[in-house]
Amino acid sequence: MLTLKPGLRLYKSALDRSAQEALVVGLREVLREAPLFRPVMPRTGKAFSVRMSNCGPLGWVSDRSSYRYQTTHPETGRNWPPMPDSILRLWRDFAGHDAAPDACLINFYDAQARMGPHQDRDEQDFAAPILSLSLGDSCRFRHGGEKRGDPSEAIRLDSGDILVFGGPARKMFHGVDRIFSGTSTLLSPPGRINLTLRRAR
Ligand code: MD3
Ligand code: FE
Repeated sequence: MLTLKPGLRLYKSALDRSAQEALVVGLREVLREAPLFRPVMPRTGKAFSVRMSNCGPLGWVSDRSSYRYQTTHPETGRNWPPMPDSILRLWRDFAGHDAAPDACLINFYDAQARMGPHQDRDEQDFAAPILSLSLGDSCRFRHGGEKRGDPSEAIRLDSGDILVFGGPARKMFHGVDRIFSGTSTLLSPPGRINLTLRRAR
């Protein structure tokens, strides 16, 4: 475990290949029930390059009216499927926080997808950390300070890496600069999946 800055812990290669494959099996089932959708930005309606889905009681969505957590998929209208045990286990093993997560956001990046710098502020429980698991192609992940203009640093995240953001790191700006396509054979179609486990309420 590496502490990158106060509240930001990196577990390099936390999951071996077979554990990653087991997670992907569970995710495929989730995505059959709750297909990836392409969110748009509030007001402008500009499409995200990342596609998303969720599992667990609550899911994060973005549309023309707002960013929010809700219990249903925006296109199917059905409840989000439950979090697979393999996902809940990650929280138990790495989050260091007793109360269970109530939301798991699934981000899918193809070779062109990016995520611009932003803060995660739609949760009510800021005492709980956010746990991120990277699967598939590597990426360049950027993290800065609590203000948009603060200096930032970039690190490479590879399949199987876990990041935990808590305490002072919980409100930092962060984003994904680029995907290094062709760096992993885990996913088909190829790309990167990032799971974020959260306590929204
Ligand atoms: C730091 N996802 O879904 S994960 C997001 O790789 C998001 O898909 C990126 O940013 C991805 O909101 C980065 C790392 C991450 C997630 C949530 C955070 C870092 C965070 C919340 C607070 C601080
Ligand atoms: Fe984020």
